[in-house]
Amino acid sequence: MKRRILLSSAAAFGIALAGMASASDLPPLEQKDSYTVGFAQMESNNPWRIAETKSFHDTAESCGWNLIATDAAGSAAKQVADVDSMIAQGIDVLFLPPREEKPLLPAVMKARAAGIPTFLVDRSVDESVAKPGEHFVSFLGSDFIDQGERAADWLAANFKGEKGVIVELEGTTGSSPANDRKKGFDDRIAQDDRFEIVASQTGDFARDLGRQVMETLLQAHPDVNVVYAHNDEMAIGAIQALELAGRKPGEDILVVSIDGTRDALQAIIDGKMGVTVESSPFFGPLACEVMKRYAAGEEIEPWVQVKDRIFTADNAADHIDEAY
Ligand code: GYE
Repeated sequence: MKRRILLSSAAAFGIALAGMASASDLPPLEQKDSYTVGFAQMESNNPWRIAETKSFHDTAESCGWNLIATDAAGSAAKQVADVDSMIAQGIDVLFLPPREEKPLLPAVMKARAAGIPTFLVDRSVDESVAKPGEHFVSFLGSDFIDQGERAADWLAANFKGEKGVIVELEGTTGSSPANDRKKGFDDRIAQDDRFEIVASQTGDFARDLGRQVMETLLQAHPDVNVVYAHNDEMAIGAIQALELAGRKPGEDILVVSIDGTRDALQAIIDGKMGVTVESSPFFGPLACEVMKRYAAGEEIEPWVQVKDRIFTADNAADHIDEAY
């Protein structure tokens, strides 16, 4: 009796009791043959994003999705507006790769308020505010801290010189992979006194900006002999800048990166890049599987973790045909 009073008064005042979040707090999803599904992509300016969007389109028919896909062209504000318009169109489910951790919080909260189960794919939001199992169902994606650590570990094991002078090219400011790939790498590198990170600047996960930032940083730090890029597009941009400046990537400067794009695997085969830690864009089949489990009433783990491989000169040639 006492318990019932406590629960009902908590409900009346909208108080969330600690430890009460469960699948039943989330909007339900009916089991049916076809679903109207929203996929609100953030931008399409690189092969990774294009491969991810294609993976959703490729999965649509077999998963019974009537897919509404949008492209926010690199604007968090447009991505929020795209989600608004999907809610207005009556989607059953939302798959959202939030461009940045905080600006996309309103999109998650609005979908929650509209009773639409939301799955975050490939990036997350600020989870101290929007929580899996409560405001969204789950985050489907990689462990970005681990990716940064593995890039650092490869560097520590393969660096031949005495003093490693590192330039870091960061991803989109305020995005979960940029935050975590920086943390994982920087923390590991801080434990090895051969290395110093002399500059760390954003290249917005974009090839052209990566090239421009590298050009500038190379002038300020001509003694750089390691580049750590948070994604392959920026690494390729950096390689272009280095070559233009007469440097020899792979010989006098080590390039380490994350993703596993076709161009990166080719750069590894050509000896210009040392390593890329995988971050797969092929989320369509996983999104389908998790959505079906959710519709069947299963409780979904707060983080559906994707396991990543690592590509080096040892195996890049074996994987280039499946790359994007
Ligand atoms: O590494 C990058 C892309 O969010 C995991 O975003 C993704 C990252 C990926 O633009 O290339």
